[in-house]
Amino acid sequence: MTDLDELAAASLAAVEESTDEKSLEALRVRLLGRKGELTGHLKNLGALPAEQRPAAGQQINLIKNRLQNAIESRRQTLESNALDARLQQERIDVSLPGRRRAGGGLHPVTITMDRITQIFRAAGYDVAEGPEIEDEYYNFEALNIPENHPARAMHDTFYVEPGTVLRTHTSPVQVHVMERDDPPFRMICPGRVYRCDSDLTHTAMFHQVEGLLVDREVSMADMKGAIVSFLRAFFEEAVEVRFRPSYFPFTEPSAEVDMSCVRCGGTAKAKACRICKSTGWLEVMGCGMVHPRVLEMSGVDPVEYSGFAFGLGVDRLAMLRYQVGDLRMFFENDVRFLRQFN
Ligand code: 2NM
Repeated sequence: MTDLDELAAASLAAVEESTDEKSLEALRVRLLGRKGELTGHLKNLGALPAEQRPAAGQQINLIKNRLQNAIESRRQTLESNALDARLQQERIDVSLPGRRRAGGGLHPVTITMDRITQIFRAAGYDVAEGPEIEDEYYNFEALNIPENHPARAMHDTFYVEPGTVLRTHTSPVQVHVMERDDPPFRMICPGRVYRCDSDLTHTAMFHQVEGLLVDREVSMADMKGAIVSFLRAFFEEAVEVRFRPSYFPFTEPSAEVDMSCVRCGGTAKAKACRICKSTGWLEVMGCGMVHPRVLEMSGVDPVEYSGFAFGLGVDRLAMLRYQVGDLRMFFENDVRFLRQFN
């Protein structure tokens, strides 16, 4: 009897101390299994004197029941602890913000192109587009750049096949429009252009916007007003603008347009300004009064009509506006660079 009591006490303690369901099950088998310790005692009942058997059997069964209950209750505790631990470990904080998918965005050159287009649209200009592959006639002859003219060497041209080129500027689009429609014209032509020339500051493909305004009595004063207004709208600053005499075959007279430096404000103090090289001025566009022969070749009477035209490099204006020092950044498409413009 004392043996049984000790066995019961030790077994109950072992049950309470078991730390996982597997060892608890092993313990159950060891105590209550077919070859278990308690089962052994039951089997040995027959060896006892007959008068002791009922009491001993009762006690063994009592212990057996207590053990079974203790094991079942311990098993439930361990199971519920394991579940709690797992819930804790696999906890999801549903109040945390989700991981956002990074949104796409427009390329800075596209943003700049759209901005330029918007400014001219607001001033009443139409937007015209045309093919990037052009007949030599539209790219050169119609713009008063005859064969062997030095300007053809100026534009290092990609030939697609004899007589067909990748356009070196967007003005051929304006020639198409002048041929097709009647004046007045007030249009800009944005698009990609190609020149077989690339280095630190030039890419073989770049973006241009060319403008053309043709009407009766259009003067150089109109041209200057249009260009100054555009530059001030684009840079959102009262930039200074100067016109320097220049030469283009398709305009006469022609000019380069300089504006006061976006960085040093045109003060060009003794301090070195890497943007304007301390000149205080940035060359931003070319312009001029459309050559009468250009109007005439496209069917516009140069006696009745006159016009101005201009051309600008979009990539360069984007560099100035966003203060990007290296043109190649725009064409490498590194998302870490591009993301900054969203
Ligand atoms: C420039 C500079 C000056 C220009 C001329 C024409 C056209 F088609 F009317 F003849 N379009 N664009 C022009 C004039 C372009 O770019 C620097």
